Amino acid sequence: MGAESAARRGAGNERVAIIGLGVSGEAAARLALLKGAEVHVTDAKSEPAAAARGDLLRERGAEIRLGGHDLDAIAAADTVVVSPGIPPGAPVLAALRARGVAWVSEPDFACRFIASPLTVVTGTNGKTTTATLSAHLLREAGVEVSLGGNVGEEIGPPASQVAVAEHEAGCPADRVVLELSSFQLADTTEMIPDVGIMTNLGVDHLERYGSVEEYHRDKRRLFELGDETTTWVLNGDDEAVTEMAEGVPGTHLRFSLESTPSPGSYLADGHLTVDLEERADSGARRVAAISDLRLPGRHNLANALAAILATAAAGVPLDSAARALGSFVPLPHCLESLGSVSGVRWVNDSKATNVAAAASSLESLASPVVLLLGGADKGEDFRALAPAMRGRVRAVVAYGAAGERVAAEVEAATGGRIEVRRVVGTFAEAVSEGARVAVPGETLLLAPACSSFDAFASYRDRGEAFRALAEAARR
Ligand code: UMA
Repeated sequence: MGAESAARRGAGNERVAIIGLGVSGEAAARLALLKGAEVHVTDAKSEPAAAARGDLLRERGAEIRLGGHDLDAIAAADTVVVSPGIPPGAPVLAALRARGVAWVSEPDFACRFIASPLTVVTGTNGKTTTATLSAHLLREAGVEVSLGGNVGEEIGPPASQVAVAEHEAGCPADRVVLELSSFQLADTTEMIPDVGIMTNLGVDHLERYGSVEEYHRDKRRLFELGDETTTWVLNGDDEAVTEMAEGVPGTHLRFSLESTPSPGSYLADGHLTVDLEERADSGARRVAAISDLRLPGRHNLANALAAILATAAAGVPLDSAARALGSFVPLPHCLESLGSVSGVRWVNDSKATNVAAAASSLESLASPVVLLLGGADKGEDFRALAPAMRGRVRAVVAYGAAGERVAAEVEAATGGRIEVRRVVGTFAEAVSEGARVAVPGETLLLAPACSSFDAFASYRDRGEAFRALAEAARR
């Protein structure tokens, strides 16, 4: 889509249509208005949140159409911006395609107005921690950083809001770090990252994609965005990443938990170590001791190794990195310890919304686990969790829309060696069943391997509910 639209830069005197009035649609509309465009915003629904956003934008001069899409109004625009949650097969996009109308993703639109050098972070898991930690390392080194994208509003705003802030500040930030999901990369063809990070490639979002290959095709777009000046930070332990990055122009740096890539970063003698042979400060160099990190879990060591490389790739000396790694506070809902209740440790990994993330979560825990597994069904194969469960999980509580399939697949994959309890009821009932089953010395882990949308607005709301239940159980 972007090839045709690449020529349509600058919003002044333009007509911009924005499809979807979630947080990214609202931010894109604000940006377009600020840049002097005539703005049409439309959402298929007319729910209170969208209506409230619509009212605010209308006051600023936008035309708002809720409860359906006016194809003529959209097609009349010079630039059409699509929200990430709108799948490629949505009727509105099918109709626009049939009319030959091109569109851009919201982050691509935003980057038309972002002058700062850009770090883009994607991958199946670890994106948010890597993006946030990268921003933290840079900030601690004195770099002024704007963080945004898929990270979510509590951590960072949509890309368009980053562009609005840049406009209002009157000067670009030293660097912008964007986390982009596959949904956001889908229609992204214009932005040029000077640092691109691929954390790993696994299975996810089969609720949107017909196959893992289709999902990976959108991830691959990251590599189509760069050029020979881009530095790629790549997971050297992930064959799919290695294969995808092969032959991509630019500098390739690798991080690894298993080997000692050069140029790259790795673990050696209990230290996060970097070896950038092409830099003046070349030679292997210890950046920080593993024991200095507050981040839990082995997968987070990979995220930290990636963030170190991204910092170096941004041309920033690593002098402050040891201190900065030690001061980074783990994000909420990411293997977050909620303390003990009657001798059972409660751990909140609500962000583990796919099987690979739940497996990493399990591999990070030592004590026997009672695992809360379920939520909205994204079509993943839960049998793939069996290796990570072996020797760690004593019981599974299967709940939510995916609960029946979770229970059947875990039982089939573990041959009855793990106690499986199916809860047909609320999230609170599932948690209370888990708390009842767990005995002192065990961990009650929420690593649901599913998204939360069957019962919550986001993984954050689900994590907050779990936290509230832990607090209530302690009383
Ligand atoms: N809609 C239409 N027409 C349609 C279909 C949908 O108008 O045919 C409307 C919906 O009614 C809705 C809007 O489009 O109002 C879609 O909004 P959206 O789903 O794009 O949500 P936003 O609020 O803009 O949030 C998005 C990301 N959401 C998704 O990708 C689903 C947020 O990621 C992201 O933080 C935000 O932009 C800012 O960049 C969330 C997410 O769940 C956290 N991401 C997935 C993940 O991390 O796994 C990919």
